[in-house]
Amino acid sequence: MKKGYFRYIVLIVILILFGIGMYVIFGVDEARERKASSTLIVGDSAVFQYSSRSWMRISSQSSISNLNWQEFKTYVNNEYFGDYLVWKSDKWYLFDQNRSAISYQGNLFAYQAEFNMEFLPFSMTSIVDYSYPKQVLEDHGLDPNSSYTLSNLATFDFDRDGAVEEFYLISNVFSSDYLPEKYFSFVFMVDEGEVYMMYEDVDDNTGVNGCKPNIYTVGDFDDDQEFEIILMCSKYSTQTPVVMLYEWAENGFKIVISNQ
Ligand SMILES: [Ca+2]
Ligand SMILES: [Ca+2]
Repeated sequence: MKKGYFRYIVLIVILILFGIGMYVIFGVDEARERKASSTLIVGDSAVFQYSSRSWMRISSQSSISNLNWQEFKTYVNNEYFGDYLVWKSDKWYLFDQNRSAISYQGNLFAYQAEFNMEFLPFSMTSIVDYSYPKQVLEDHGLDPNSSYTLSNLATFDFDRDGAVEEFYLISNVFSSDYLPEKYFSFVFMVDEGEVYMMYEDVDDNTGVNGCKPNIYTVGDFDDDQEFEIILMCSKYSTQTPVVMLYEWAENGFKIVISNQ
């Protein structure tokens, strides 16, 4: 009788250990991804929210007002700036705990999340070797010797394989001293000699259409251990810039959410 009871206990313990083991092996990643939720403020142009594995754009006045006086982790020009309360009117204003205004200069990025967001620092330089830009222009039937109003190169290890990828940003929009027939804006990644297009826009040029792209922030915004890229495309004059959040899917870039 006593021996049978002991066996019964051992069996239950084994079953419990097996259950814990299975959860550790298969369940943790999934539970963690399901749990991840975040709110991103991308300058004055977009607010994105991530929860239950999907992205949403927050655009109504009332939803944005709900964020007023909430604490966010803030970054200016991709440098950590502080944990501050946010408040939106014509732009986002920052305040400390005593509600004293904190002024900032530059590109604001702010987030709220139950996890610590990982960011990928990068620097932007001028393009020196134009082989890839020329190839892309030619592939699109454009003059490979076009003039540029934007010709920047950012390098960072986007796929975490230990080697940096090159991100080219080229455009001829808003030129002041000449008027090309066609305007173009391209953002593409070069990885091991292969070109992967992220953003492309070619159209007839009126001088005030099109937009000038810029890599705004690179980070893991949904806590899935893979980086995403936020691209901001500035329009002529005071129009709201286009904001797009890209992720890598299979064999190319995909927009997961934008402010349009
Ligand atoms: Ca890499
Ligand atoms: Ca991610």
